[in-house]
Amino acid sequence: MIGRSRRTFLRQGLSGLAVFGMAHAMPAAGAGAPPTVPPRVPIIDCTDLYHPHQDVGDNFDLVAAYALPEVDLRAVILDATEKYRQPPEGPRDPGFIPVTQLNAIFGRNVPCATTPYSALQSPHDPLRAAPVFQQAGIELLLSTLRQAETKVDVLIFGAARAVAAAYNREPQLLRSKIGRIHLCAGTSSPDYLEWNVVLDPHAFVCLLRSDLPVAIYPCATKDGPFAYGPHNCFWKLTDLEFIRQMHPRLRSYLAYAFGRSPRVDFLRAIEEDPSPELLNDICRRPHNVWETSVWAAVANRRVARSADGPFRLKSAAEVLPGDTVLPNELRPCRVQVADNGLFTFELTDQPTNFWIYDRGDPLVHERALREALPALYTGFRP
Ligand SMILES: [Ca+2]
Repeated sequence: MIGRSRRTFLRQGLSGLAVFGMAHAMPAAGAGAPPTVPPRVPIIDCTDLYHPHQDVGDNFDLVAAYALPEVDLRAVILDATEKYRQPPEGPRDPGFIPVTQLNAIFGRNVPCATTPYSALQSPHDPLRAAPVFQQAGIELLLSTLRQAETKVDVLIFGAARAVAAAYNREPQLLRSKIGRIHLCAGTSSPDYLEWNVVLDPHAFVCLLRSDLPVAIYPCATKDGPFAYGPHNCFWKLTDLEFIRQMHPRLRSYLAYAFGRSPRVDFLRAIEEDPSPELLNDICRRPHNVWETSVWAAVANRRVARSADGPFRLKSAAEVLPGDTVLPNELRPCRVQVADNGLFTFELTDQPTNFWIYDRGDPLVHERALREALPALYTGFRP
């Protein structure tokens, strides 16, 4: 009963702070109405996930898409670029293997498909000239939206290619079915061209000139992708020792990814424990993270702690009065984007379809997430 009344109190108390929550995902709760569990947020995850990995952070991050109880993963769009498939950058291929492994681990059958391997030729390019196989990701995005009974959030952790091409094909479908696009890309000032923008500049420009609802989580500052500012989302784990405490199958999945395993029996591989040598090697590594803020937003979680306890990513309903809650906000803004993908933003209180991420003090935020993310990941139970 305490939990119930607390939940009701918090829903009422937090209703003015909907900037960070998914307002469309919250149930209507009138005074005295019985509290209900918020429905899971349907999502499409667009990620430049590969095997062997390019940035193993994408392999690490996709676990959250499957494991967070607040989200309902409807499709994975594998954003792939030819340059990174081929030597000397490669060889590698879009991440069909890691998606299939996670489907096996979580007992799911989430569909996935690749994007075209080449960028848009203009911000208006529907990419219809790409080979049929490579158009499957755009079509999966469109069909997932078409079939959705409610609005879907679209998360972009690589190039914006699939979403931009889909918008250029069926703008009205995207307007009517997307709750919010969470675009984890770009730079918080117009001084540095960030990786995900460079992958497909016209796609990024397309979304930042569109009438779609877009929340921008810049990955970089003027000082690059590993710098710290209030509006970018990079932070760093000093090591990955917590992987030892993760669920055995997820540990095996991560070992396969981090170890760039060449095994073709990739489903059998995740049923075996990694060698102690490989696990020791992985656990010692520092790890770059850009994605946590997006998951917190989509899952409506807060970076919070009670008294002097450790920071956790708490669901909004778990936050107690008196808890320390760090800023982790989406602020309405206007955006001006240049043809090369550099952009400026300006906060506004006027109606807008853009939001910019704001975490306040980035080092305080990082210290908190160094406690909260290991706890989240070791708590995942497929
Ligand atoms: Ca990525």
